[in-house]
Amino acid sequence: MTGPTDRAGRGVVLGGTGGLWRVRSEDGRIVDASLRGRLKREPAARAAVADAPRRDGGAARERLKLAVGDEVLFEPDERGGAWAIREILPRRSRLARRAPGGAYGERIVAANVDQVVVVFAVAKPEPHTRMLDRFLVIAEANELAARVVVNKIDLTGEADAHGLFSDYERAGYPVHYTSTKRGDGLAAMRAMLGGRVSVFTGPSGVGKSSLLNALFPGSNLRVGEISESVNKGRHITVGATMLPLPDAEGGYVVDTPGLREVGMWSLPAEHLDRCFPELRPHLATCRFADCTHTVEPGCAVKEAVARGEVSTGRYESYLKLRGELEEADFTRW
Ligand SMILES: Nc1nc2c(ncn2[C@@H]2O[C@H](COP(=O)(O)OP(=O)(O)OP(=O)(O)O)[C@@H](O)[C@H]2O)c(=O)[nH]1
Ligand SMILES: [Mg+2]
Ligand SMILES: [Zn+2]
Repeated sequence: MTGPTDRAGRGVVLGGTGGLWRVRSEDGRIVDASLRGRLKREPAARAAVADAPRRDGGAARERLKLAVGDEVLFEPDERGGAWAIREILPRRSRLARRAPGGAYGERIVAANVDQVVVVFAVAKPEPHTRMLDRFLVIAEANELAARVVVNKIDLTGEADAHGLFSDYERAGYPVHYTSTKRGDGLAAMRAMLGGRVSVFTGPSGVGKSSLLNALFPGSNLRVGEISESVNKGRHITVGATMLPLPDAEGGYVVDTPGLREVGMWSLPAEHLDRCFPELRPHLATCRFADCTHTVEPGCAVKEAVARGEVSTGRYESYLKLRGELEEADFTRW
């Protein structure tokens, strides 16, 4: 091929915000590219069409933007020596959550994701498992496989950590117990990351960036002191960053800034029960097909909770989230 297109390429968006995006081309080059104006006005329209059916009447679609993990076609920008993204290829999956701070619409955390790795610390900061449930529901609502990583086990010992997070093992989630200080659990984590695109998410200060630095020396992600990141309300990691894994198998990990609150995704309330894997086997046995598992007689979910097969804490999360979803007015999104 000759002419101006011979340096054009296909690549993956590793990071960036609004203006310039870092794109890794198929041949391993990393280029800084801007979005063509056309794509800015009509952001990721093709990708939006490929997404699952939505209830928001398309209002949020206009706010869809290029995200880390997107596959793009880029070419030299005739206006200068730089590069321009000319096309965003359809997404095969994505992790989306509600825009923060009470804003309407959704935020695409990353595109073309294989699994969500929800990181919590066993202490410092204190783990709020009801918040963990929200992270997991968001992964399930996006139809993504999820895992739990319980970090900082050097602070409590492994037995206490197992006790605090046993509900998640019972629910069927793979749970990893790690310490970046001592190296516990890192080999198993490295094995489950290989060849896949994984998004690390969780509260601020739990050690997401520290884990990635420990797993992949040379990542050089900024790590903060918890006193700064939590008490002063400042996050250490700003914006999502995607790292290509050094191993031969390939794969990527996405480091994201910690979240203080987790806004529910625009999920219909009647779909929430499916987002709790341990509830799924019981759903077909409720007396009423549209059982909300709150007040109905003959509810197989409530019976499973009463028998101790489903954890009370997880069921309480279900009830709390169900209430929130019923109150939310998604038509305004
Ligand atoms: N004791 C202990 N401390 C850890 C461990 N892993 C990380 N830390 C500490 O926890 C603090 C926060 O680590 P970060 O990696 O910045 O946390 P983060 O989750 O990336 O935080 P945000 O970027 O704000 O979301 C740092 O002081 C780390 O040194 C661990 O396994 N044990
Ligand atoms: Mg971080
Ligand atoms: Zn029921």
